[in-house]
Amino acid sequence: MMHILILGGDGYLGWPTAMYFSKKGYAVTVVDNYFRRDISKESNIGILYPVPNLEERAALWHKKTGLEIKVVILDLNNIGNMESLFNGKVQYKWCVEKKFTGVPQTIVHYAEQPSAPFSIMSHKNANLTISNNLIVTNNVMFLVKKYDSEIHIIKLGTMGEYGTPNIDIEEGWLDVEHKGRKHKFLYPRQGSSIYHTSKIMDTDLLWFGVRTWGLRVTDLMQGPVYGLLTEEMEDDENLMSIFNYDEIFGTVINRFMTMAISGYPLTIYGKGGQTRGYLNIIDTLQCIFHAASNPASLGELRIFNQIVETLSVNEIAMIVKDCSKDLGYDVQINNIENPRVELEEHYYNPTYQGLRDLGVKPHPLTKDIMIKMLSIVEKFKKNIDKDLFYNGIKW
Ligand code: USQ
Repeated sequence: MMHILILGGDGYLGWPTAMYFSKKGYAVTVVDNYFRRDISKESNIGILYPVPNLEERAALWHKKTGLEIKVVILDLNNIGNMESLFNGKVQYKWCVEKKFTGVPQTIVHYAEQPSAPFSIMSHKNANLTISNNLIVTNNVMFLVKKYDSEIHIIKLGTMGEYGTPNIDIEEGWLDVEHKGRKHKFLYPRQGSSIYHTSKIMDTDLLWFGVRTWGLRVTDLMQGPVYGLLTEEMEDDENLMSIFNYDEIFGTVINRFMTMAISGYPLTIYGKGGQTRGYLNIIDTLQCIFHAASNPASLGELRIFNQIVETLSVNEIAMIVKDCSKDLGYDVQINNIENPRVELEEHYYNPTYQGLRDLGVKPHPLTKDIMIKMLSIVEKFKKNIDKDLFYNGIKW
């Protein structure tokens, strides 16, 4: 049985990924330090519905399917803590079989502070983002080198590492010809927040590990993800993932859907021409699965652009408005002053073929999908606190 270790297993993507691999027959261990839950309690963060903790969700999953997802609650900034996942000294917070599963074949590394606005709010948050994201990545790299350098590390990168250059965006690499000579380099990167910059730096760390120690790494440059339901959750609300609609952890499509249902004008930042690559959470799961099933070679840093389509903020607002109308909502749109430093009109043409070549079948944002998502948000309408939509976190 293949063993997959998911770092950051309590997050928006971590828990659905755990169930997905569990259902596919993998032995799954999830680790988290509840960073996002704790921040959500401390600050006023908008969560659409209450989410049981990891131990409770693993128990519910086991009751429903008979499958085991082992749960570990640890701060991975501490190398000793992380090493327990490799040397068998780990203390499971929830499991059926107490026996150590062993060193994993694949590590999915989501254990990062994922919010651009959070990273830019204060010097303290910037430091936390940089230190957490880099130290956890560095710990993973050193332990893989120490215990088994054949372990496949799948690291979640972000399309935001590339920024919005005025040339086509390739999948991670660029052939450069300079003064008659040629060399292949990491595609030039220019993050638009401290968070995005931390992701650039952890790519550089892993690229060092690949060049120097022959590690195998897949870097998935993901765009903003949206959606609420994956097949494994079916209609079990307790298995649903954390869904944020606030300006710190909520991504734009999830925010706009929640605004539409609660009668709050959609907050387009500036002109709304900002274009990004988006994907449904069900496609994130497919992408991770195909990357794990077809590992990078030893000594390879393989990079894929993990998106399904490109959309501007204006286009997203129009889709949300149009579909909400079918459900009886008259949605208003509000172009507010952009709190971020970013181009509001720009060229954007990324390549995203690699994951399709591995077998990913994309689900673009159709009207049907949007209406289904809006109907789910509608079920939790009474929980929406409009005061959490916008407080103007400035760059
Ligand atoms: N935006 C609005 N109005 C809003 C919220 C966002 O116009 O109310 C705009 C933003 O200015 C930006 C775009 O929508 O131009 C996307 O913003 P976002 O908040 O959905 O995404 P971002 O902050 O870039 O970060 C998210 C995830 C992050 C991931 C990243 C992928 O939080 O973890 O890495 O998406 S990417 O954007 O490709 O870098």
